[in-house]
Amino acid sequence: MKDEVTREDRVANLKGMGCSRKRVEDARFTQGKGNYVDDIKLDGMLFGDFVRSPYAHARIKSIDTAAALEVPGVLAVLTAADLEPLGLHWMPTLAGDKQMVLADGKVLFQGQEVAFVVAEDRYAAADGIELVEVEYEELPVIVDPFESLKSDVVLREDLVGKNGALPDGAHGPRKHHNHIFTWEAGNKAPTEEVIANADVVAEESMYYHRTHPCPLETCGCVASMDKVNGKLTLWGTFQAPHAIRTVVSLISGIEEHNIRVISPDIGGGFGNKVGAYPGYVCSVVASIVTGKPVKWIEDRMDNLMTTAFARDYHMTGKISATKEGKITGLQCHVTADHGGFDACADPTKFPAGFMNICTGSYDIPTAYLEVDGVYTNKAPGGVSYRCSFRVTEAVYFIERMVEVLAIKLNMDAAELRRINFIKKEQFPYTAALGWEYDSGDYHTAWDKALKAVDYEGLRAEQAQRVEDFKAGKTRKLMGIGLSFFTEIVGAGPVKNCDILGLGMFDSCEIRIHPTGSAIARLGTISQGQGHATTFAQILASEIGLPADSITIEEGDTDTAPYGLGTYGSRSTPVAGAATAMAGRKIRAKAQMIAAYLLEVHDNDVEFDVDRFVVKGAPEKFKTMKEIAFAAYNQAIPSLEPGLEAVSYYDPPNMTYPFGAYVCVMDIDVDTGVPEIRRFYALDDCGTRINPMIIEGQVHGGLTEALAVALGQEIAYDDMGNVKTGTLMDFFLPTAWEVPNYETDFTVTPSPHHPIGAKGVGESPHVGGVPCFSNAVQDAFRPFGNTHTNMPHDHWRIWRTANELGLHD
Ligand code: MCN
Ligand code: CUM
Repeated sequence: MKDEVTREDRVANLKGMGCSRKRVEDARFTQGKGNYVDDIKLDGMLFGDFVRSPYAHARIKSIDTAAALEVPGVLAVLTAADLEPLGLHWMPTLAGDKQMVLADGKVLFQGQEVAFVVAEDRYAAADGIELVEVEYEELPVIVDPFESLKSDVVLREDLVGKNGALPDGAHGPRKHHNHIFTWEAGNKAPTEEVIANADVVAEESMYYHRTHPCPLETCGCVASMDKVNGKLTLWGTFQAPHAIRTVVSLISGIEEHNIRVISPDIGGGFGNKVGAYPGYVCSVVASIVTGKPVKWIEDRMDNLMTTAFARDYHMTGKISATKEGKITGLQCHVTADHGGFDACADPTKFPAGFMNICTGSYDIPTAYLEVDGVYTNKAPGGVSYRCSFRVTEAVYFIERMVEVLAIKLNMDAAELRRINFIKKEQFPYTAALGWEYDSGDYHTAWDKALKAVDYEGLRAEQAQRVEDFKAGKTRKLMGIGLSFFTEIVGAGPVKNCDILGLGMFDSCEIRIHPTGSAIARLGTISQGQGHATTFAQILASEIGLPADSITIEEGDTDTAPYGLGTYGSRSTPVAGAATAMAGRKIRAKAQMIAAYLLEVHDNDVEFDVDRFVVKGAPEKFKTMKEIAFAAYNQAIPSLEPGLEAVSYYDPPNMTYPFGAYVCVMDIDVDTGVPEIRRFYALDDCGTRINPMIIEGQVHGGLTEALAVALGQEIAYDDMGNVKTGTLMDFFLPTAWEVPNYETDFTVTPSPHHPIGAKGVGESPHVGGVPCFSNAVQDAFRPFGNTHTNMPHDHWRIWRTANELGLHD
């Protein structure tokens, strides 16, 4: 007798939501069959590369390209003078500023693009670069934003009026010629009053240093102008291909239907690949000029020194509380170093991203935030690296402030958090700085985390360790790092989030084929997150076809519906919602087809896993596979043939994932070497689509958090030289440094998302950095430490021990 197929079998067969489905993209990645931009090779393709400035601030007296043009294989050298007649020597940035494509009269940071050499291959281009003679006149260099605001040196002469007047910037009046914007949230006077009259006030200044996402694959593109047909094709490492198409159209004047942007496989983005870079513009121009395809691929130094950096926030805070530890007010001032151009990739209305989530997971009645953006002689960028638009900075700030307050109150930091968490019944919760948190259950998550690590036991062990240290029995201290974070991801409601005027909705288009398989196309683009695996799982559950029978396609603007791309952990909250909604449209039509085939009324059939069943008669059903075929094969009265749907989804709110992390660390005070004994990470991202992928995201984000907290930095000397422009100096953790992570979860579905899912891609980084940092700081707390700045590399840890007198 044949084994009967149970309902459970049918569910399992779909590999839908909740299943740890293996990543379908890995077959090609692990067998060298990925197709990255540098794998694209076209007939007659040329290679372009930049002459870059060795100086951080200099006037350009002259550029002589004659010798370079003599190099065999060099075909052209573009300078600002060549781009100017086309109006392409400057380009708009996503932050409402403009940026030089090629140095126009001066350079503002080391590595800035000065000329673009186009040659038959990479080697000829490199030879040509050596022979372009640029005469520079050095100007005073400013690498400190505080000095910048006091300096007479005008960094951006282009922004100062003829009579020395200071026109407004994109975000209002500017206070000084090197000042970009002031952005405020909350209420200043009431917050100051609360803090002035509080029982207890803790104050701290901290620097969240400049770092870089450093994806394995650097940025690059191939531009191919087909002059006969008037079509431009642009392949590139774009996290937002449609937005790039629109930008290219607006600045080049080529009509948008004649531009095809393709993001092939991307080897990690982490926000580094959101913005538009001079390399894209120069490649397009070079292709138009030469009539041949032109490739531009950064090397590692180009990438680290010039493309979107991360952080560089100087934050000063005050936090007030009652004697019992109830937080009453929070004030934060940020001096934000944006480098030579404001090229942050934030939604237009948020020049400091979502920094106004800096009240964190706590019920803080009064708060005030002020951010000043400042120009310096450093590379532009600022929003990248699993940052959720500055939530990394916000969470680091509040999670340090809470620790500093705990010291001031002489309280346990876990307990201080617990008594201040927003309570489950307070959601939806409107925070003092404006956001409406959709859902959360912080106490449950916190209790679960503390129990899992035996928090009390750890504290007892730590106390014993301090005694042993004082008694000379050990030279190792023990730190317990805590962090609790609330993320805000899924930009965003079109009403308050746009990029260059494009509302931040996203999209999914589905075609069901006659034999019951399907293709779905989305406006997002995976860079390693596994979208081909997980979006098919959402659809499998929604439309009852196996995930293995559904192809997910992203990144080709000729085929994918318009979307705003992948960053800010927005793919699940926005495109994931569009996918579910498009799936439901398919299901609604399938229901009508099923009812017709089963000869009952539409309302008399119901969906069950992979089929429509006649209510009360489970033996009468049509599977989705049968329905798919019928859509193409039967003439159904008043129904169009075919089975397709599209959804453009404008989310009503962001989603607010959260998590509770604990790190246990030993620190050798004589070498400054930290050893991570344990790392526990509980994440709540609402409904979980693929637990294995979530775990992978958490591992990756935590590893990048470890990197940033414990050593990774883009450091400059006083001359504006980048001191960490290679992987010799820029810390990139390997398996050697990475501990074993214990992952855990709770599930608090988003009430407004069709499947209750929240984003997760950036959470582990947002929560991880303060957790690692707090572990270091906590080890030194018994010896009088309140705060030391990251990165906590061995030398800095050693120095802290030294300053606290632990080497005497
Ligand atoms: N997921 C899930 N269940 C949830 C939420 C997410 O199974 N409740 C899955 C998603 O289906 C998706 C992955 O987790 O496969 C990440 O989803 P999401 O949180 O929506 O984030 P995005 O897909 O929008 O990815 C962007 C995010 C960002 S902004 C950075 S930065 C970062 C990150 O992803 N860059 C990455 N993780 C990365 N991982 C890799 N490998 N490479 C990058 O460049
Ligand atoms: Cu801010 S890094 Mo991610 O948004 O690509």
